Amino acid sequence: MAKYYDVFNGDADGLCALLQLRLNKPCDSTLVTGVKRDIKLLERVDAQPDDEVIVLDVSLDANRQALLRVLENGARVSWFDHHHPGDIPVHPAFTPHIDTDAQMCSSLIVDRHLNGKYRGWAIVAAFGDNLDETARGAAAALGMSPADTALLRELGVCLNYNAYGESVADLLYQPADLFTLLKPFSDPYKFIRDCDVFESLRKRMGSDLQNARSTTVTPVGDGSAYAVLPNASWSRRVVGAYANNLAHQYPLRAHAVLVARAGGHLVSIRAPLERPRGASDLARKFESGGGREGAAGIDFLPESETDRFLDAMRSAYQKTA
Ligand SMILES: [Mn+2]
Repeated sequence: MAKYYDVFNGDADGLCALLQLRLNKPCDSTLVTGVKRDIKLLERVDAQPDDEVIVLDVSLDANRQALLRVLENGARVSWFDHHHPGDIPVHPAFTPHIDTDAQMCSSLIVDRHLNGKYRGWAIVAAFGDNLDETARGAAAALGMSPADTALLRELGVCLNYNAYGESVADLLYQPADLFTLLKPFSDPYKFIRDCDVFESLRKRMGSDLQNARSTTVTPVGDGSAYAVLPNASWSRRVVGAYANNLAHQYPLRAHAVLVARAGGHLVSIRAPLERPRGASDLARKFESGGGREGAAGIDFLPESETDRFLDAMRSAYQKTA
């Protein structure tokens, strides 16, 4: 019998992209996911002829070999994503839905595919991916009140926060478990009301953010700034939420939040919200870097490369020559 594999990024965007697809077409699938930085997910799938694989919110470029192998095995693959894909393979069993526009996220691509059927969840995801303007526009078009919109924003930010960590041990909820908790809810407001996940995430994120705010933010040139968080679980959990917070607080400035780890740092990069460009180019100057125009990261920046990184960030976002 054909098997179904749902391969998805463990963040808000990955979760909400899959949720929309599975609300539309329920099925018992094998869930393949992990922490946000765990993006080489497709290599864990051993698909056979006629199996169906859906891949959500991870870059094709990072999974190219595995994709070619799965197609070679005779499985069908559809892919919804907004990360830099590199060359997109052409194959009769492969259906890519890839859009790298800085205002898009994977859940919005799925929303377009489903003609807005579960738009509430697409809005949650857009907020989670820090695409506030797009999310607010979509919420206003549905006639949502500012208070309801703010609630969806908080849910998106909390779901996104949950995905950050070195391993699932750092997380409050394993993404596969979180998906199972989300699965019965076509309405995000009902999820907020009837499930205690939102409240627990909100509490934990609040205390992690309080820790992050006690660190120093140092300007780099006139267009960017960075902060360094210590080597701790809370740092790894809050790095993305904190980088987004800085981006909202100083929308004209680019930010990098570094988290100490043995021999170097993990780096989360946000382009200025007012001009969300160049984060992915900056990250990809370094070996383990990747991402998208507005938000990107470097898994491991060796200590010896810190200065080169800060120089590259300075020149990428310097306003005056
Ligand atoms: Mn995304």
